[in-house]
Amino acid sequence: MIGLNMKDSMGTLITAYIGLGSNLDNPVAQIKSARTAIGSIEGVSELAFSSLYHSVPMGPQDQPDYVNAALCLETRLTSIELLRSLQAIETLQGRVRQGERWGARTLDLDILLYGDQEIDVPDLKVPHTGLAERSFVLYPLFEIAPQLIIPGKGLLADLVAKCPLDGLRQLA
Ligand code: ROI
Repeated sequence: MIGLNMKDSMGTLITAYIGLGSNLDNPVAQIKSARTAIGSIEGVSELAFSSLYHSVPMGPQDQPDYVNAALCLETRLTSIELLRSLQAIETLQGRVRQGERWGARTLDLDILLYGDQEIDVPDLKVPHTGLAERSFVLYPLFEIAPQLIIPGKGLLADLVAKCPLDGLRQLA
């Protein structure tokens, strides 16, 4: 009985992928600081981190260019626990949730993939909406996980091959 309870509370070890984006208040520093903060979440270990990428805004063009990156982690947190931890980091780094849809932001942390799960609840859609068409998501992800299969969408390599760079470039 004790053994069973311990096993339940330990959960399953899941590999998840996070998309990072920023276009306000020193985006490079925002992304680096977010990386450190994610690695410090209790029960999360970083497995890989992509290069930083410069990207032009998708959506309204009257906003600064973005810096994007992708991170791979492993965790026993549930998807919702992970989401809440990422939202807390966004808030700590000055994210204000208001105003224009697709407007500028100090920090955006999206759960791109959570194991091989497809999740569709009010707060969380995984694989992340638009993942398959966004160069600033696909290319950083491909850098750290070239063999990945996206649940419901197929091989990441095939999605990358079909996705123009749209001005995306790796930062030195
Ligand atoms: N555009 C780019 N290039 N990078 C982003 O991370 C990003 N994030 C967003 C929207 C506003 C859709 N545009 C973006 O949320």
